[in-house]
Amino acid sequence: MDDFSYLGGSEINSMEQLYQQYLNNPEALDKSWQHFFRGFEFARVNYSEPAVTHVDLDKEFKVLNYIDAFRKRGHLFTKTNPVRARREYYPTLDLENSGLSEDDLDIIFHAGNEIGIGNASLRRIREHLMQTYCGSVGTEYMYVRTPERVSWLQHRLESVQSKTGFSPDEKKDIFGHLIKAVGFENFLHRRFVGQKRFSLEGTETLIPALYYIMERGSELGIEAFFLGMAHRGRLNVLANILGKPYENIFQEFTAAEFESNISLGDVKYHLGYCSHISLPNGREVSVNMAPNPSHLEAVSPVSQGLARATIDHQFKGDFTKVAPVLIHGDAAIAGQGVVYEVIQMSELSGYKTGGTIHIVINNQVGFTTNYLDARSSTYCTDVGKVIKAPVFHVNGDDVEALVQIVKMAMDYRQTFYTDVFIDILSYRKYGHNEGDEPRYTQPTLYRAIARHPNPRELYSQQLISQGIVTAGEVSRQQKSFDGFLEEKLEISKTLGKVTIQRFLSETWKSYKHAERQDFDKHFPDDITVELLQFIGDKINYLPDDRKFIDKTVKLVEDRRAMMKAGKADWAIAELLTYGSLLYEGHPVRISGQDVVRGTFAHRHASHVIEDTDETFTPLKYVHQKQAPFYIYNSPLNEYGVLGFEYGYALAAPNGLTIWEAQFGDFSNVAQVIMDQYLSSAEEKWGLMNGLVLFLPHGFEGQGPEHSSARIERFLILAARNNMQIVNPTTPANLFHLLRQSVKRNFRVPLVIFTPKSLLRNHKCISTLKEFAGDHFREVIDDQDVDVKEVRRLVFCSGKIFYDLLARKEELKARDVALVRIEQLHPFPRNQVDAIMHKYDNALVTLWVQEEPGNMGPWRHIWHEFKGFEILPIFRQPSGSPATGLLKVHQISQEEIIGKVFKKCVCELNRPYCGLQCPDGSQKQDILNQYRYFGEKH
Ligand SMILES: Cc1ncc(C[n+]2csc(CCOP(=O)(O)OP(=O)(O)O)c2C)c(N)n1
Ligand SMILES: [Mg+2]
Repeated sequence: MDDFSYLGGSEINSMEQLYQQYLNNPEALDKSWQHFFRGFEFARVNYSEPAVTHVDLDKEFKVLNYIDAFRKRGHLFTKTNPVRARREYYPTLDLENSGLSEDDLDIIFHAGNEIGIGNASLRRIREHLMQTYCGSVGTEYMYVRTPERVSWLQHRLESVQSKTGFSPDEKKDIFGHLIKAVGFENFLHRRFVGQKRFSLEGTETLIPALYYIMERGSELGIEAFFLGMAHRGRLNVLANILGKPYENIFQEFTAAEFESNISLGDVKYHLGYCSHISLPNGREVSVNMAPNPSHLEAVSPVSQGLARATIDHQFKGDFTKVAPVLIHGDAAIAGQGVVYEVIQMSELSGYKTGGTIHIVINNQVGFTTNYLDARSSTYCTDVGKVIKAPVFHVNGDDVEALVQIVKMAMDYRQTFYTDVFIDILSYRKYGHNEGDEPRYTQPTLYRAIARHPNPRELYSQQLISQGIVTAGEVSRQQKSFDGFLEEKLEISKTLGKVTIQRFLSETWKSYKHAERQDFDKHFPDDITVELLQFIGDKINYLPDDRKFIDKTVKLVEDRRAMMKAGKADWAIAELLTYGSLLYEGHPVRISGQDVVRGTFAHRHASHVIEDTDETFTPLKYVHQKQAPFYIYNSPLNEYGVLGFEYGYALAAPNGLTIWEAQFGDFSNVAQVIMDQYLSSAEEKWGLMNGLVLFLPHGFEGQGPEHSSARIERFLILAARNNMQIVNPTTPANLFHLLRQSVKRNFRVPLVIFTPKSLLRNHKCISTLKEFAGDHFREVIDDQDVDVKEVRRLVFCSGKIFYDLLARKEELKARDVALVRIEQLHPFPRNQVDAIMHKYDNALVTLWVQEEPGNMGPWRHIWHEFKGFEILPIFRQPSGSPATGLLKVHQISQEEIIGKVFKKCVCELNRPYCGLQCPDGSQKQDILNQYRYFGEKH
């Protein structure tokens, strides 16, 4: 017997008693039971037919359990796979598994009310459940934790009204989209034989699905869509959804050259596109397909960032106007970790985009890998359950079911502003690409596929049998579309070089691509000390009516005192940069792990009010008319967040967008974004991007993974004007660098190696005069020298300068010039040349770095010094960037510093005579190291 004691005491142990309890005192019962019995009563009183003749509440509950089983597990028993049988799952939905039997089929149950069909026979209930949960659509949603969402879905799925089909005209419209989707692929197949296009064949219903997402979305207020997708079916989507001219796509199959300043270009199925589409419902939507690399799913976070920036800036934070649509492959969505990252970010205030429509082209194979080898989860979409998103698995052959579901998904998104998944179960007509033989690896599946009619044929048969179209009409429509494509093909032959449409051209219309000389122009910063003090007052302010911890109060007081003394450290420089840009109308967004306080507790962009979790962010109160300031601690990932910020910066070039790594060492987790977007997007797709990376870097004995941001890796990616790579050493230089990057008329990714210990180094301080009226310095020369007396010219970059400076001051070595190369790329050659000539009495020129010889800037720097002899000093080349033993670190650091200032063995009058030493030991030492480096590599 069931145990009901938890409901109302030990005396309740049957359904009848529970019902009595309800009649006596309904409020004493749990809400769901109240709800059930209310329905039961309502049905008993209001429906005379069919009458419930039994009072077998136990059985009623069994029927309810039966209904529940369908809701929870119905998706496992659907007819969603168009080409093969599904796996078997247990327990089944047989009546017996709910304690019912065939004998109960004709009994009328109140439980029918639960699914909106009133009192009904078990037979009718079963039929309704089978149709709702086990037909062409399998829905997973019972794990959704918000009851309101569950009832919404239940109502939409189960109610009889929602099952009314499409009108003949609607069906003809749907068919029209299939004519285009199938016709386009067939045409490419015939006209460009054997060429790679990653055909959509097998999942052509994607095209009507996307169309109706747009149409329904537009009716619900969406004005902009951001699409991210991979290779499969992309040409079809570009042509038939975004309206990219067919002739341009055909031209890309044959043309050999790109126009404009795109130097390398990319394959056609990676290109992005933007369009404004006028829909038959009279609305207009902008649809933007982000360019994507081969790296599957890398585009997902980028699309999210694009959408969020558009929401923030174009729609003033209104999520209802913009929707991202991500189209995944079944293998990629299951396998690529960045999908998890993006989904984990989807509900966070810094990254939310109001719900993404995820669509999976589930052709049950990834290249040659069967789905059984591609995942452990039941469904490829199971990652969606992380955020309890509903998932609809739809048979890709059933276009009407799919269209209905996408409309429902769009309604859900526009009601609850959260993600939703549509998994289109389909197949892949050919191999991975059109030249590939799928029968090597999937012979039985491909036997079935070979016999399988395409969705256009299936739907035309259906419409013909319903008398909605005739066979003649179908054939005429197909021929007409073919003829149209033939005309476009002819046009394509006259077009010349391929042009790449500028992505988000309206947003980028006032920016130009960078040329080398642009980096030599200094942005004349006319900011005044008065304005800096005004901004300083704002950023160093704590409201009197709030209480902050003592350390916060002291921090702000110290900052005030420093500014009053006309100085600024690194943290103040940052805040002044943001404050001044906001004041001048440039939005600022910073995200990364623990960025609000700052990993090294230097930034404190917000202050937490004591005894509450509220925060006060002074940068939001610089001026009434200021631009918005956003700062978000990110979730603990790099790939997803960096991709997101790249997309954000792409849609907001007027702002300053910064991603900060916790330590630069961790940035390599996001290597795909650096390789595939940051460094190469301009050459591949003509994309500019002003994203700034803050990468804490410096050898301070903190171990192999808390020392190096891998300067060498960024320099290896640097070519021509694709990135600006900077290792600034003064607060003022950081200020100018960041402000310049926003003020100029071009954008390139800006990689900045940022300090750790220097944040608290009393030498690493600038005067406010260096902020006002100055400009960014690519090279900082040594002012504390007698130029003609300089015997050693020492070039370095970054934090080691301060170690060298300390020794130089200790030794009062005015014959050693310490020159900082702040900008590593583009290399400031003219300035460096001038310095080489300036110190013409120098006997030796050194490059000094704290990184091992195979890392840091050296290998990239040395050929910039062509024509000059320059000897390097570095840590011994090694596989691991740094030691974990503080003592070992200190010894090797001392060795480097010691070599630079090594006292001459000759003991001449000049203690630092460099190569004047008769036995040449100084030079020999350095040369030995140099040779070692040369031999090893
Ligand atoms: C990150 C990454 N790893 C590997 C590949 C190579 N690759 C290209 S397509 C593909 C299979 C993709 O399968 P699926 O996601 O199901 O998409 P489909 O091609 O079946 O539409 C693989 C492994 C890649 N492009 N990106
Ligand atoms: Mg696949």
